[in-house]
Amino acid sequence: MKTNIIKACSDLGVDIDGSDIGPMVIAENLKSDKINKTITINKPKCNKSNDKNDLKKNLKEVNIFSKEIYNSVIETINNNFFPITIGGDHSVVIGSALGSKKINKNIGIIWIDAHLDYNTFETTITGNLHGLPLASLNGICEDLTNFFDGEYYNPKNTVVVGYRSKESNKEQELNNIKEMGVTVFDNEDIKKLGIEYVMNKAIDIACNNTDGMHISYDLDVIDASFAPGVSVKEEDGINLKTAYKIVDILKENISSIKSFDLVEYNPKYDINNKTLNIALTVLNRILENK
Ligand SMILES: [Mn+2]
Repeated sequence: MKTNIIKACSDLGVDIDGSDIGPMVIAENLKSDKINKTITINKPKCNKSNDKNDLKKNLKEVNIFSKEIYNSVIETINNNFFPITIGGDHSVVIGSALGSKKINKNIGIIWIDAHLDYNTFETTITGNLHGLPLASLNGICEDLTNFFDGEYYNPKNTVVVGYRSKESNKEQELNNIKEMGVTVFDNEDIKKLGIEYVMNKAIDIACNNTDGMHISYDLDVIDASFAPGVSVKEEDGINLKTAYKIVDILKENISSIKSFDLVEYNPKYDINNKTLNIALTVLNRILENK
């Protein structure tokens, strides 16, 4: 199946600049005859909020942007192409994952990330909206999804892999996610159970009584010593072998994957293109096998 690459050029979900340039740099270096076309969606022009007390930073612009990504993913699927969305900060996935859900209807989601991204407007302490997307996809941050008229992802088919954040409000976020009934495999689970067990279990849960899944791969799941080019670094992440093993297990289940994102590449912090090369390897393995 041929792929449409959607460049989601926005960093409006985080008060650290630079991830809006990520998709341009990745797409310039991504060469494959499996690409049908590349679509560029730029963030709306605005003065990015850096007000500490603003707990809905750039909400209006994030919504405008999400809707554009959403429409682009819907059009891609309707034309029988596979959508790969390249971020951008993780808020860009609100549009991509809901676009896929709108058309594919009965699908689950795997969120591969050092962070839960499960804050709500009640629990966020920064107002950085890239901390809310997974909660939005389960339908509990409606201000972020007012363009969406479909059914949200069922928490029973929602799985996080690789969580290890030490953010100061992590207890509230963990409460939110547990209350909703989402499955979380944290970094300790990966160490204890092995990545093969964890990923296969995650796929079982996402695909249980569904027609497939959306995959969202945040590069910060990888330890920053291997992938320094991200906006929010977390220590003690997975190594490269594990990062690629995840992709290989996804490859084995490629027919179940209905849409894919790779997010949070921030070229400003990359060293010797280390993170860029990982991003290209991940995308090539998915593209070539789809
Ligand atoms: Mn993250």
